[in-house]
Amino acid sequence: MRNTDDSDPMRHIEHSNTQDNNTSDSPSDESRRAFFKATGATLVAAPAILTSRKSEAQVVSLPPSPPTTPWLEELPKVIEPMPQCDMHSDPYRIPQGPANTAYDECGRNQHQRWDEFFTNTQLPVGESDLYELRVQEIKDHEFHPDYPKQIVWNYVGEDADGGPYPNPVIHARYGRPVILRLYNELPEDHSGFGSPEVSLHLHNLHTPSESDGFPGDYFSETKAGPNLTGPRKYKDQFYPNVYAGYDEFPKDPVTNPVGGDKREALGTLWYHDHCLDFTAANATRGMAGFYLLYDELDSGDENDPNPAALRLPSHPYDYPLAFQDKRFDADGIQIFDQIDPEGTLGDKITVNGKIEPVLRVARRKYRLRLLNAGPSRYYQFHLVNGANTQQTFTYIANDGNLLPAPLLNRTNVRLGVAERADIVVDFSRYPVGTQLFLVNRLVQTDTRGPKNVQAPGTRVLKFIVEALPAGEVDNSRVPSKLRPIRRPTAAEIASAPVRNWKFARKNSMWAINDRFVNVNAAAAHIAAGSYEIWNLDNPSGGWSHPVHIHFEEGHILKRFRNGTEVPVPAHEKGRKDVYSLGPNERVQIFIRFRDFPGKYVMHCHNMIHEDHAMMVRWDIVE
Ligand SMILES: [Cu+2]
Repeated sequence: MRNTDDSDPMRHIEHSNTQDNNTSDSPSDESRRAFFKATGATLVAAPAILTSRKSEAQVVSLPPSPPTTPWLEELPKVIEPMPQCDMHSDPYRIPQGPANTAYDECGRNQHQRWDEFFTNTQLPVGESDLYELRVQEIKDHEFHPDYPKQIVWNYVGEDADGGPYPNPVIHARYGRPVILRLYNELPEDHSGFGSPEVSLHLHNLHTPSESDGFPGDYFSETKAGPNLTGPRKYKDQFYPNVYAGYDEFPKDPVTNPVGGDKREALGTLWYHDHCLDFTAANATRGMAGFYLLYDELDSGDENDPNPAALRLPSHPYDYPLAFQDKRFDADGIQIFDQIDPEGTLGDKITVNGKIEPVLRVARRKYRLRLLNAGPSRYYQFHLVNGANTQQTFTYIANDGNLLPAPLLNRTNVRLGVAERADIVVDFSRYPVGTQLFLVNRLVQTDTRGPKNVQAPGTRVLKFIVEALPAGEVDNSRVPSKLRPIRRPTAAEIASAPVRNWKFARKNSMWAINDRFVNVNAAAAHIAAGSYEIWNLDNPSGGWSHPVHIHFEEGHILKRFRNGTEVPVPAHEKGRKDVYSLGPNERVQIFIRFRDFPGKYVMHCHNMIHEDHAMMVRWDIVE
């Protein structure tokens, strides 16, 4: 079928009564066919993908996951960053600007601005940080000791001893480019949910389009998405690690050694699979990890003598925590319905892959990086003691962006899928042996969105406070000012073109401006270096959509509920890349489009909505 490019949202403004119905009821048939090939004939319900017409009233109710005994397993006290690997010993596979299709690389576009970063076609030794990940089927993952060991799909790196390091944490630095080489080693004849073609998205680095993990860029050894030119074993992603605004604030060895606008820095990022139509299935099958990015200000060293450094709590007291909602069958095996457009809501919350784990913490300050890694559930986390009394903490960053100033004495954080909150908890306030709990008080019963807040909530993580190791002192701090912010000026806001995007249900699935995803055509063409105002509108009464815009951070200008302007919460007054739309809510944002032309997407980050097919391609053009 034809899905033309006449869905430009600005045309909707100009010709609001022109309703174009030339659209498909079936999203992305191309990849649906890939799905049939991948799963074979065993999935008898497969045709339902293309013809699903569930009514609003029908919600599949599954039996609850089997009960688990809490607090049996401990998370590691220290999460080491992944060591780098050697990509120069194999002369045929040294990273290079063009795709190395002669030696196992899939058909990607040329890395943009490669020559600006490296004068050679091939990567010179020592001028980049190098990481190699292999997507593999792991057969013995244990979510909980009460459940059997089972298959997950992880990004597997190597630890310092050469052993496997699943979903490794990567520490990167502004000014140091990264090459991330991704091998796809998933079995083509797998069983269970997920698609063995992959596209790795690093959320929300200022990443050139060809390395963004565009949903149509999925690959395996034998299959390639419609936006690649060929399949193969691996794909190199190039992360320049420059600040956004590279063209406006050029690199200068003395005054701007990184290049770009340092007010645009991100710190807490994460990578996950973004394969078209299978993001929820693949990410919940285990393809997600952290990428932490540091710079001179947020330097990752609480003892940094540089007076510019913030000296926030640093490794190993800078600790990432990813939360995923998962559902298990009566045998304790994870299940997920990738056909039903309402997917599967998880009733067990994993923390870094474990159900109800314990984290032993030292009596000192910690920076906890909380990530809602989806696929569907919203959280409102509270820190409580054994008597369910709320404890306070400091909120320092939202969506990976340090706030201009910390928010003190907070009692909770709310996270839509893909939102991040960095908080600083001072465990020195508690005697050794104190037990604290992170609880989720947000009630959610289906994948449509959250409901009310209810105490005491579900305990998802237990902290046990221990003595600070002998000889250690806590020199970390939370300064009263964090990262400066460049707010749009009144003149910029007044002159910005306005684009309207409507997130609404259609034919029992989800659409943006009444269209399902089409990775082959952009709904908007935006001039590089320009800025716009986008209205993100959720007119439905019963659905919530955490909307994610790739590549650029934006500023929330206004929020509306039922047509009335409501205050923007304090934690949303920094820069953001996920904009939570509750029922009948509209968010007005200001966003710039800079430095790297190409194809990007906006989508609902409720990954189930995203896969069924609430996503739109937009392009930056020169
Ligand atoms: Cu949604």
